[in-house]
Amino acid sequence: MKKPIRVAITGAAGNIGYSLAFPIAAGDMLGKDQPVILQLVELPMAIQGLHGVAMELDDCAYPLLHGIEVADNAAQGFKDADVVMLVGAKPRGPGQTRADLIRENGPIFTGQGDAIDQNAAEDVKVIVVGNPCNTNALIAASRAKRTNKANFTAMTRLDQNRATGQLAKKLGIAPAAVKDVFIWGNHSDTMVPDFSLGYVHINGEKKPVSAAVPAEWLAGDFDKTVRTRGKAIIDARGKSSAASAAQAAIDHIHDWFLGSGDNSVVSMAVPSDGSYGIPEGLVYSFPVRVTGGWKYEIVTGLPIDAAMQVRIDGSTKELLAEREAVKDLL
Ligand code: NAX
Repeated sequence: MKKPIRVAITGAAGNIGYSLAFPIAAGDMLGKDQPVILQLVELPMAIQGLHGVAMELDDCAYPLLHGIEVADNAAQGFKDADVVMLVGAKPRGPGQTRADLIRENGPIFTGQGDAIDQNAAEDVKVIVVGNPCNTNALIAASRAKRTNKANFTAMTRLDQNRATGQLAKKLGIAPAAVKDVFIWGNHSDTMVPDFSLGYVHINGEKKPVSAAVPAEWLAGDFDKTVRTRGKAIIDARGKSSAASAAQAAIDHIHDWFLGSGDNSVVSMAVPSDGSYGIPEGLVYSFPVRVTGGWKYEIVTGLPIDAAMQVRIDGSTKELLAEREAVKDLL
């Protein structure tokens, strides 16, 4: 029997948390032979609801779930955690700007970054989902003294999955037949969906995305739909994406730990190593390859045309402004 992996989840009684805990306990994230211990973390005011989630997890009698711990503070919740999923954050209020939200959520992530560094396993792997996720990951990573800053990542996999889903739907093929579409930059509407490496399997043939669908659709509806999908879901459902966000977080950690299976390219927002001229340390979504064993490698050397460069620079500019807004927290 493998040693259980400890997974801490903040905001575990929230929308995404409720969609996340159950498939993790079922083995969807870390493998069908990998025991897990869930360390569920909530604000004190939401702890009663969290006990309800823990009761339901008990009632599922998942064979791989070797323990459930409930905490109302990060220090206790992150104790010895191998994986920390930072989902809990304040939502953007009416009339609040992105800058206001960054200032409001920033201090949560200094505290949680410290709690990770002081309590989690030394080689802990972190995904930030709570928005603005890239800059929240930057803040948390800045507190890493004992732990590895490169292990602090943010989620753009939902944006990639949305792009894959749109292409599959347009072509009437299964999402598994769409590969290597990815996202550059910030998880905001400055993100850049990139299909230049992408290909599809259609009628037994492998074709570049650019040869399979019209260029006007790619530059128009496809690009806009991917970048603004979060708002469209809120408009339709009256609530933000939950199940799809949880699935994307599971995909992100699954592929980081177990690999993408076919060496395909996936999107992860990771601290920049300077690739493509992105300032070092900025948590930026890159195309990465993941072959398992908690390793990711930024795909380097991709040709970037002038129009794409302008958009990549736009997302960099936005992230630099976010970094400036929280510089006292770094
Ligand atoms: P909910 O408001 O349903 O749940 C958030 C939960 O977090 C609440 O139960 C709250 O009590 C808890 N919480 C807040 N601060 C906390 C803290 N300091 N410690 C522990 N728990 C805390 O929001 P939900 O729909 O689950 O969304 C969570 C976050 O994900 C939001 O910031 C949202 O903007 C972000 N998203 C990020 C996405 C991405 O692709 N990166 C997409 C989906 C989602 O919009």
